[in-house]
Amino acid sequence: MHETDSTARSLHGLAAGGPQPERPDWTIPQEWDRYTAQEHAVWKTLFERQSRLLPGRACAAFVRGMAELPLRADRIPDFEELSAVLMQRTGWQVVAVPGLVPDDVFFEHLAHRRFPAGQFIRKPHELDYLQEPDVFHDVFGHVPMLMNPVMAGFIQAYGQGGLRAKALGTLEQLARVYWYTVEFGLVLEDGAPRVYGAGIVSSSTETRFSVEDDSPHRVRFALERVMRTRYRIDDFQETYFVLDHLDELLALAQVDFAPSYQRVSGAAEHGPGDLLPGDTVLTRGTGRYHARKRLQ
Ligand code: HBI
Ligand code: FE
Repeated sequence: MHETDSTARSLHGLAAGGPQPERPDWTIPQEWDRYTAQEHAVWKTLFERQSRLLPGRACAAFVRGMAELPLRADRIPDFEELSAVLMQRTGWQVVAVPGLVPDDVFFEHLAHRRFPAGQFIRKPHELDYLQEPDVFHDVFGHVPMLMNPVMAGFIQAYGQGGLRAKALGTLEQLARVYWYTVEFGLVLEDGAPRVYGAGIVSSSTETRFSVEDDSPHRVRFALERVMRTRYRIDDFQETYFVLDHLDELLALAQVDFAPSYQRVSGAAEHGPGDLLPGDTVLTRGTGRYHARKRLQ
């Protein structure tokens, strides 16, 4: 077992294991022709369910990226077709991988504007939750935002920063930034929170929960606050961090994280549901959802 492979999996809370790569960059052929009718049907179910939910909940950049990509309900997309459109717009490509890949392999792809997308699709009995990123999460969730120049630059910077953070021993702190932005981020539009995070937009229950439920906290995004905050991998987030504008990611892609790593390294960590004195709280959550779960 490759050492970094177990790192990738442990950050995601998964046991080590999984397929061995044939290529050092872990890419595999998508083999679009081999998807079965049942697999296309799973995509269609998920695609139609999410498409109905997104108006008024997803941010404008997501809706726009979606409209401009060759994505349709009735078939799993062909990565080459997606890449042709993406490449024109932001210089990104989509490449197929078997699932989670080692951190350094992941970062290397992102640093070169290649987005590794799971080649497989979840089974019909796993529609609502799965641990490894599949083609629905990766393509429906992430690719529309890669049409946005700000997000395109931010994710590339994350790849470059990942390689540095690994050397500095601060991967955990950097991964939290990715988690609370790229995966579970909200952004204000006309004063209301809208979703841009891929982990949310690819989940029907969390799409509603993140913007409508009174349980979670919604707190203004702040870099070092987020670096210190643990997250939940197996359930809805207890706190969502909210940007005033997507352009904040532009600045974030340009700042050197090293001084922040330095400041947070000795500091206490925060739990996923903690509110802190320095927070700008947009919505103070009731915590009802997670409190009920703890009693079960
Ligand atoms: N691999 N395919 C894939 N997708 C991810 O989101 C991913 C990964 N490997 C590592 C990883 N994420 C994270 O551990 C890093 O972002 C820290
Ligand atoms: Fe993701």
